[in-house]
Amino acid sequence: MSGVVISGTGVYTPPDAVSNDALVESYNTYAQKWNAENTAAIEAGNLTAKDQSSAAFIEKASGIKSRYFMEGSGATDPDRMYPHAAEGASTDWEGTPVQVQMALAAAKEAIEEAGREGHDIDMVVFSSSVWERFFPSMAIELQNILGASGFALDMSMACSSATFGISTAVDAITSGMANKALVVTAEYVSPLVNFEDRDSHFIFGDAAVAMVLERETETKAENIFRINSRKLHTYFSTNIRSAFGSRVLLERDKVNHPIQRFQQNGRAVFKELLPKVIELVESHLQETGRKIEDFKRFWLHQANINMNVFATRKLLGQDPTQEDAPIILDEYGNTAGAGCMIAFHKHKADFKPGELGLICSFGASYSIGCIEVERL
Ligand code: CO8
Repeated sequence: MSGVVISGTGVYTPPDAVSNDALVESYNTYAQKWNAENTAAIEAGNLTAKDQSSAAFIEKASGIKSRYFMEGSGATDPDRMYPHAAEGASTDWEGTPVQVQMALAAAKEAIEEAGREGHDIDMVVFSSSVWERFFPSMAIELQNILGASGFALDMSMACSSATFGISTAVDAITSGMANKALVVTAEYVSPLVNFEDRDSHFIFGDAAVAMVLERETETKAENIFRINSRKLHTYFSTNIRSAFGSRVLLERDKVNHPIQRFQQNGRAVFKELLPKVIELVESHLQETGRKIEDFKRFWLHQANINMNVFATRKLLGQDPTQEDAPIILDEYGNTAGAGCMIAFHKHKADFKPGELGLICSFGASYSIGCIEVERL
């Protein structure tokens, strides 16, 4: 047992809800126009015509019905197909980045639930998949706004950003390096989505989640979850990727190339990652001496409903209910590293003292994180 608890959580939900129908309508209008403009090249076999997208396919293949964006009108404009700058975004380097604003909103809710104030925090872990800028550090900017002391760091762990961030905070608290940690996963992913790509235009949504962690003996909060055990695993894959980074400055002709945006071999991810996730959960249980039936709930990464149902069915031996493994991706889409902890935040209130749950993230790089929590 770590003696460290999650004493508060918070979620920031962006302002623009965008349905599958709205995204599909703009994509299909764009695709028709693109095909008409490129008829000669398509007929000559130099380009491939773009097929139509379908809201029915999206819901069946992914479980996603809607998602939130910081700015939704750009991606749903067939003449544009990428987001406008979000409201409040700074056009110079003096303003607060959108990603930090999202993190701050989630952090305030988490800190309030923990019964703390910004100045009580002495470690900030800003753990996310995407970065609005490389430096100065997002974590240190957030630390500064909150009036927090100690130290802050940025971490990049794709869909396992929140679980790896929590694990890093637990280590810092147990080692005595920190007393009260704030972990934020603020996924401002929409700028990286390729809305012109039928296979992936529907997958992602923006959102932020935050967690306060502190020693069990020091907490003032009531609805607290102790971190009993953790297991992390990574192994390299390029099946989920984006080339975007400092290299675009060397290859300026590629700034707008699709390789800069999110790309994946979705089927391969499904096939390669799921067995590893099940393996990791089973070996975690073996090491801790737990049985699957000891757990009331599984808060899983929220990428695809079929993946979550497959994994929990395999583990439980039966189809999971919303109680067993809550789904939030129908409303939020895939919010990368934030998904499992948004599910935790929204589906933790009914836990009674002594009940156990398992948080499990999995995604790009690949990265898998598994955390056992107990309601105290
Ligand atoms: N409308 C209609 N038809 C479509 C569409 C569409 N929009 N898209 C594809 N199709 C077609 C395909 O062309 C294919 O046709 P055909 O059979 O003729 O070839 C058919 O539908 C079936 O296609 P797929 O086999 O690709 O469909 P799947 O059932 O596999 O579903 C999914 C596609 C939903 C993408 C699925 O594969 C999936 O979700 N896989 C899991 C992927 C996953 O978990 N990825 C994790 C990514 S998140 C992450 O790691 C964070 C990264 C950092 C975030 C950065 C954010 C920008």
